[in-house]
Amino acid sequence: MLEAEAENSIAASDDADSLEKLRIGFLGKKGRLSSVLGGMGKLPPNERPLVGQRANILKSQLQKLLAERLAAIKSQALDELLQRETIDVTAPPSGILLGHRHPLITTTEQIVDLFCGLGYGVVEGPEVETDFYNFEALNIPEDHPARDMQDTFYLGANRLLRTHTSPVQIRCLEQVPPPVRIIAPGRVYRRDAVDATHSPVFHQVEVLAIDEGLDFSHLRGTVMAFLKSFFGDLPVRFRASYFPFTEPSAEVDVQWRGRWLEVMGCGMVDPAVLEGLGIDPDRWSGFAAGLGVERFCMVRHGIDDIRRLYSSDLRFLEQF
Ligand code: 2NL
Repeated sequence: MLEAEAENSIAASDDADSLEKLRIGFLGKKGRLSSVLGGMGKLPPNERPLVGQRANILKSQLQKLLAERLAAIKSQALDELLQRETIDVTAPPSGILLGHRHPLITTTEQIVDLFCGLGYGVVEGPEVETDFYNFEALNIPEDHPARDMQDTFYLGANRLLRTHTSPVQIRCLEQVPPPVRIIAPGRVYRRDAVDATHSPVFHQVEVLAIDEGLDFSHLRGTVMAFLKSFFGDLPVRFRASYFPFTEPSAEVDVQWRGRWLEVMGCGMVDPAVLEGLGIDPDRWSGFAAGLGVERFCMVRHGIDDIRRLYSSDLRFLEQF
């Protein structure tokens, strides 16, 4: 009958929407119970109280069943939600990617730290330079190949990307009278085609000391101390070389895994450079050196292609 049917369908309902449809179907204004009550007028008067009573009992019984079923459905939904969204605070972490410094930066920092330990101060300056600071002040003549459009990025009238960090040291010497001991780390630019050993942007550290009585033995001692602390006890050799801004000049090689590798250039600051800065070359002398950070980084880590340092490939960078 109506009672059994309502009880069964309420018990079978498993979501709030279908339960509401059942409520409307049985108890709504046009529901089946309402039509029982509405049809009472057609009953013989003596049957009316009994039928009315039965209908009202059934009504409150169905209301109770509906309310209980709704509460059960809600509580089950909540249980499922809690189950689904439980966070196990004791679970081990799933592996958070931590960033770290790029190998070129850590190599630069090692080199800078070594010279700081020798009493040098760090200087920095602009990457966009003028002809004067990048070339002229360094005694690089007008017709020198380094000034060629082929080798230097020119940006416009007397604007270029620095080809070394020497201009930073020149700017410092304009500000600070000797004695000075400075290092200039930074990014430099040359119009080189990219291959395993060349990149149009690379990093340099330049070293400069100016004082009374400095000679080549001070240069050699400084370079040897530096190379020893960076590479350990490796054979080192100085080869005579030429730079427009130093005289005499030398290139320095270290023996690494049985091969001589050129790692830096150096020399005594050319008196013409000092004179150009208003520093008396009869009183002051200086030594300078320059090195490419990429080379130091590649030798230290056994990297065979400079492009790896610029590819931002995490599979490579995560190794450092
Ligand atoms: C190299 C050679 C060198 C210098 C850089 C320098 C700076 C001033 C005056 C004189 Cl302000 N010299 N710097 C000197 C000799 C060599 O770099 O092979 N660099 C990668």
